[in-house]
Amino acid sequence: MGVFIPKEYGGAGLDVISYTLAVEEISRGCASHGVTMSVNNSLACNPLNKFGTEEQKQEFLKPLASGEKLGAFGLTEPGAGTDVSLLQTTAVHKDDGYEINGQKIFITNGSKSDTYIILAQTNKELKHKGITAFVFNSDTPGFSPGTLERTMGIHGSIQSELNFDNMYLPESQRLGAEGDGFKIAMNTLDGGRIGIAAQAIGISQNALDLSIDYVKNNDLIDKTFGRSQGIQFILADMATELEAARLLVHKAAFAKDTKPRYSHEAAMAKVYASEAAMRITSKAVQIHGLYGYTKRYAVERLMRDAKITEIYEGTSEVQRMVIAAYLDKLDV
Ligand code: COS
Repeated sequence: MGVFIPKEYGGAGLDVISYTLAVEEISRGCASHGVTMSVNNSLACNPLNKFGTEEQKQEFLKPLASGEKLGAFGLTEPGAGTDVSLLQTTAVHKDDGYEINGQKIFITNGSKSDTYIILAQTNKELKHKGITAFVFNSDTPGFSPGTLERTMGIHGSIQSELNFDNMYLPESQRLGAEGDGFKIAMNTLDGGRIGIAAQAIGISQNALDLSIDYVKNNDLIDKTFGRSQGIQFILADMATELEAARLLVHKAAFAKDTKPRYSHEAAMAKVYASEAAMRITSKAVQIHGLYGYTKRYAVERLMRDAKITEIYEGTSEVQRMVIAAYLDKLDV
């Protein structure tokens, strides 16, 4: 649960490529478990490790990275998803801390987490420069998890509301400086996007494995299409796209291990791997014919699970914005 977090803070002390291998392999078995551990690693442990004080690391990071506790990251609100500067949750100075009011929605691990990192406005006029990050535990008075969403896929993963009603946090639970929240969130999401891209390749690998197995072991298909180029070419394209996606994910992971800023590598990995996962899982359903459209075979679940990878932690459109902004800075 803390693959790249140093051992002194309860993690495994490995690199980010190891992390992507773990997320891929777990997602190959179950995409819901994949995102549960990806969010804990990327969105809860990573910002605490990078921006937390020593006291925050001891109190909040250690139990998350060792798997003793589960973490979540609260950014999205009813009126703010892509444009983070529109956040409505407020954190107002009170005594030696902050009083927090507002609501978050669609939070992965939401109602079942022990520890949360959230973003709130400390100065609305400053827009993205007025956003601040906080960390707290679920037993904090004024906090309550809200309604669980019923989703198209990843049914084993929790997506829920978080509600804050005069929730008081001392200054020691502010993560980073006041006004640094936007940059902390963006940096955190850069890492998170690599995890989601790894989840997408895990789902794709499962779809390819199941398709090969179906073609090889289905008497009806063997007699009619099994050895035909029609099926072979589809499988070859699935395998090639999967390999390209995996290489982009490993490149982004290496960039995170070696560079302070790796936004465009993470965005390229996420947009390509998630869109490839949709194409690959759709082809897997097609190869299974009508059986693929039924609940008898897992491929229909993989297609539903793949869809979310194009949406959460920044939609495909957001990834293209990040990539285009990078190209704009280049002399091309
Ligand atoms: N790491 C560190 N700093 C970053 C950063 C990153 N990845 N991205 C932007 N910044 C900094 C910029 O350098 C800039 O700093 P200065 O104000 O000091 O110049 C500041 O943040 C604002 O950057 P920018 O103008 O690029 O921000 P935009 O408001 O144009 O945002 C997008 C760009 C849309 C790409 C960004 O808001 C985004 O990723 N939104 C999607 C959020 C998301 O993924 N939501 C999903 C829900 S969370 S599960």
